[in-house]
Amino acid sequence: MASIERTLVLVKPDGVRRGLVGEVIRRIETKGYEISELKLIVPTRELFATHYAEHEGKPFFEPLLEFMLSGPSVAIIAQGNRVIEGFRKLAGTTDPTVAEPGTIRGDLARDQGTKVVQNIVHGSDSVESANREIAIFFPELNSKGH
Ligand code: D4T
Repeated sequence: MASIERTLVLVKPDGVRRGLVGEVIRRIETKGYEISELKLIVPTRELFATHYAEHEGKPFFEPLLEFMLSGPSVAIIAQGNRVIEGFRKLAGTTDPTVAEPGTIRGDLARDQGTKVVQNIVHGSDSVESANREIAIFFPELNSKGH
């Protein structure tokens, strides 16, 4: 059954610094998903504390915020049938050491021994998360994404 979804993808500061924005976009587009919005995000603590609110209090929360504040990210809305699950498959698992070769993290990231894992991309993990995150990074869009 058709289930056209939107997902929020972030190319995190490590991906932007390493010049991997184009590579991430290429993988989204060659998989067949459509990019409907894209912008550079100049980070603020408030923005990423809201985005990562579920991790507040965890040992990696402060290092995570520090990392996300270390440079710009690129926010993308990708659209397509079952894109939420599809993009998470393209990204690979959180830990880049064990992420499958062929995935963004498996091919392009490694554990550098830092306090927080630097794994190039973020992708929403559910329809509810996607709606919440799209509203955070694209507040100018209405609930239908226009
Ligand atoms: P994001 O949310 O960035 O797409 O990553 P994941 O969905 O794959 O993972 P997450 O939300 O659980 O973690 C957010 C962010 O924190 C880093 N992290 C995570 C870390 O440094 N140590 C940890 O133990 C975990 C769970 C990596 C991604």
